[in-house]
Amino acid sequence: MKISKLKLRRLQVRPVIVPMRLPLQTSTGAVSVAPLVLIDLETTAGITGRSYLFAISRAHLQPIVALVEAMREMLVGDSVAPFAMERKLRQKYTLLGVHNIVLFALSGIDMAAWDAYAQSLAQPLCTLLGGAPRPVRAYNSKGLGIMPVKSLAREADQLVKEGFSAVKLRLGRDDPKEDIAALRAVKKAIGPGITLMCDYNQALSVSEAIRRGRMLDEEGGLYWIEEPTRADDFEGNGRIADALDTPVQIGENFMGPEQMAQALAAGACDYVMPDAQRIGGVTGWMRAAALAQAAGVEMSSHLFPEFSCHLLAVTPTCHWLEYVDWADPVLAEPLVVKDSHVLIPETPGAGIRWNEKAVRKYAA
Ligand code: SMN
Ligand code: MG
Repeated sequence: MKISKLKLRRLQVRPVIVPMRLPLQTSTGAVSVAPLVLIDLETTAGITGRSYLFAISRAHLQPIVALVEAMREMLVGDSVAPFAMERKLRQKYTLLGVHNIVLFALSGIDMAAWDAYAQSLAQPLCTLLGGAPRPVRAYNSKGLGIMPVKSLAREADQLVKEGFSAVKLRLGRDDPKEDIAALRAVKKAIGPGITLMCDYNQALSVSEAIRRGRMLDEEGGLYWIEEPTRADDFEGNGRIADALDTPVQIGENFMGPEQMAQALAAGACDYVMPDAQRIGGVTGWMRAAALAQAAGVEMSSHLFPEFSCHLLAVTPTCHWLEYVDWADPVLAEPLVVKDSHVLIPETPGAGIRWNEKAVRKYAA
């Protein structure tokens, strides 16, 4: 058999601002549109790998685009070999530091490269990674932001009716009593059979997190408490996890598997939930998954459900997929959810193809 070489020929980077059906108010601010950076990694074999990054706010689209373009110049002509590409980029960015948006750009290229690689072998990404496509348990993470109690109950009911057995409520109001009122309203609306997570988005000090966490323990029925305090305070998160009965979940802000290893070593949390664009794409995720396995810690995903479903299917301590539909308007084939599980597309690669008409419409 002739071994063909897949080389990087061109890399196209396009910023878009996609409307969100359910805007989300978190303790750090409102997310009302999804500013995305779309990456098309074209190879010499005529195969195009695709991924997207979430810029969080529109002001950060251009700096992220510029970083992906800077990396493109270092990679054109190279083999589409994700480990080799990672090695090269990490070396080139030693002095700038492989964190934050540098890591976003690296992760986006990594995901597109794995997508191209899987397509070149005509296999779904999950199969290429050694797994078998299977439905992945998911919670509905749209909505349930910091909003009036009355609208929360209505939204919670609607989110469950979309076919989910779990939802996530954002907390972190100034007055903890209002958070408790929100929690009670959502619990009442969804009933006892539905799993409920909550997320503070780093709003609290360690002592306040312990005080409020005990109030939540008292209320009961919460599946996890996410990011109660500053994400990189592993020691503080560990004190909170020790003090509370409800499991503490962190991980969306782990910058690469190295930081996840530090968090696990510090006993920072009960559960982890890396984010594909911060953990280092598919490559970083696979390394993080081995760390979670070694530590015996359940691993969930943060955003990027299109890639995360493939990755969780090969994660030994697979826990919950965070489902959002934020990229749907620019996707030709959005993910399918059935009975609170995301179905892994059985098409080659990750399954990402753009709706080009929508991409033009939402161009930033
Ligand atoms: C979150 C993070 C980033 C944007 C929106 C919401 C949140 C989550 O922390 O876990 O979904
Ligand atoms: Mg979160």
